[in-house]
Formats: sequence, structure tokens, C-alpha cells
Amino acid sequence: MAYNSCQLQESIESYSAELMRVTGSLMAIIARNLGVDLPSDTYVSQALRMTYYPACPVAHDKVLGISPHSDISMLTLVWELNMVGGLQIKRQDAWVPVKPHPKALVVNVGDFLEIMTNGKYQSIEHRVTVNPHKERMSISAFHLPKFDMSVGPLSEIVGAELKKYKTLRVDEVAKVVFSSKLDGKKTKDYAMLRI
Ligand SMILES: O=C(O)CCC(=O)C(=O)O
Repeated sequence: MAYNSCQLQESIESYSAELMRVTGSLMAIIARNLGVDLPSDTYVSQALRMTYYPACPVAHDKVLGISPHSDISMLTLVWELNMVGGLQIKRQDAWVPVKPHPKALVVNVGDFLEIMTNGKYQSIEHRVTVNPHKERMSISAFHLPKFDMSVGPLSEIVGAELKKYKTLRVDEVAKVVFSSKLDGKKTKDYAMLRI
């Protein structure tokens, strides 16, 4: 198969730019919903991860593609590329499958949005199962505050409420999250104030 790395680069760059635009629009809607100004595009960085899950004919019910975790991001946009299911979200202690849709991206609320909104938007714990017969591919786009920033609950959102989370530097949180095993809502636990 002919392979053109320039075309691949162009496709990834335009996909990435479009996702930044969509994320900006979603953040604007969330801000309007909360009646606050949320940080603009200049505040947001993006990381893309492409994941390939091979078919797992043996013991597929005993292994996971990705362990339960919440994302460190503000918002993550996931494209379930070849329409094979496997992504599950945790609701009321049960795992609920997310059915792929050819015209939709999955939007996951991440830990930094939970922290900034003092828990008004809660990050979602999720995991990926494997399929006994089909391979699966996905592209996750994590949108998070720039690494040299400090992020905590926004004062205009907290108002007279108690602050539930610490203000933390993004790179410090990232170091903790990326150097440890995926395990539930770890960032949130790290940022939580013991009240
Ligand atoms: O493959 C997916 O659908 C989601 C992947 C994921 O949870 C992640 O990249 O953090």
C-alpha cells in the first residue's frame, strides 16, 4: 500500500485543529451553563493517543484493553475509529457500554474540569474491554490546561461554597498520574481537600 507521510501529517493536523475548535465550543457552552468565563483556547493544550486493541480470542472476559481510570484532562474527545464497541463508563457502580456511532465522538469530562468547577462537572471513570473476534481502534484527544499553569476551583464558581479541591500545578499532577498505574479517579483523589 502506498504510504504518504505528508498526507498523514496533514490529516492529523487538520483533525487536531478541528478538535481544538470543537473543544473550545464545548467549553464555551459549559461556561455559559455555569455563568462564568472559562479559560480561552490559549489556556488549552492537546495530546492525541491512538490505541490499537487486538482481538483477544482467549480469556477475553479476564483481561481489559485499558484499566478503569478517569482522564486528567478537562475534556477528552474519543473517536471509536472502526465502530467496534468496548468502551464502558461507570454509573452507579455498574459498567455501562458506550455504543459507537458513525457520526459521533464520545466526550468524557476529565479531572481538571471537575477540579475547576469544584465538582459541578464530575469526571467519568471508564475502561475498555477487549473483543474475542474483532480488533478495535480509537483516537483519544485529551484537552488539558497548559503544563506550566496552576489549576484549582474557580472562585466565581465556588462562591460561598466550600472549596473541595486544592490548587495544583498541572505538570505536578501529570507527573503523579503518568508515573503510576491507571486506577480509578486518581487525580481527583490527589487533588481533593480533606474537609
Ligand atoms: O479506546 C477508547 O475508547 C478510550 C481510550 C481511553 O480511555 C484513553 O485513551 O484514556
